[in-house]
Amino acid sequence: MYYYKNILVVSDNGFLIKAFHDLIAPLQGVQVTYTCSPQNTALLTATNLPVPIRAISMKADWEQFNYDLIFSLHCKQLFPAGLVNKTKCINVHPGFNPYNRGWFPQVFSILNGHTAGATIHEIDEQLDHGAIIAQREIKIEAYDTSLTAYEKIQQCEVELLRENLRNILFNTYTKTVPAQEGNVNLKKDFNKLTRLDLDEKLTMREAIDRLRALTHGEYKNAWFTDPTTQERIYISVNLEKQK
Ligand code: 0FX
Repeated sequence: MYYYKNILVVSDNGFLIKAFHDLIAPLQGVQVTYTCSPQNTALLTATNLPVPIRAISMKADWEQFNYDLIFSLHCKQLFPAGLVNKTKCINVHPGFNPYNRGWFPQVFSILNGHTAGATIHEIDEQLDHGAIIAQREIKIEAYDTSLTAYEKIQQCEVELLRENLRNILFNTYTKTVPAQEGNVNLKKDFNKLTRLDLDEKLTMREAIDRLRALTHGEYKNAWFTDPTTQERIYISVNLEKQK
């Protein structure tokens, strides 16, 4: 019988909710409740999810929780210290801890060359910081953008869950405390990157890296100001390897 049986999933990512459900649904004797942030109307009204999702406010609701294990699968909310000190909380994180902890890790890995990948770790009071249960590196190629790197990372997150879920539920996993603190990026660091100064001098490598790090599908990230009209002009790049 599993050690943890009453599980809360908090997620703002439909892809990971589906993947997690596919992995855990066949396991007998485990009760899972799926939740997302109250402002996530896209998930709360989604019709293509295999499980019902309800809104949860970690800050307001945590003292009433009666779960024995909590998974964060890309959750927009911070876990209160009181909760992480009381209940086992595990984070599936789209970065290779302790490098580029925090906001959009692959964006920063493209820029600073730190390892990119996925990590499953225990949550402690600091951001993306607790003991590591499993992690896997992805290689960022010269033709990757934030989006293509992120897609590889999400695949890794699912692989890691597949390989480690039973050990987590049986509480038989081993964990490692990272040897260093690494580095943390916040939303404001990402926002700062998005404003391009037309007079900034960069090597071509730096310029391409900056633009591909800010290219992520439909997101309007990098921008500069049109010197004539003062309008904001958004820019992304297309990279293609020779076939
Ligand atoms: O699931 P997720 O990767 O993000 C979620 C939470 O929204 C976020 O607050 C939390 N830090 C993270 C661990 O989990 O989805 P997302 O759509 O917010 O971001 C996915 C990628 O999309 C991100 O790595 C970079 C890109 N992106 C996202 C936004 C919102 C952009 O390039 N620009 C953006 O404005």
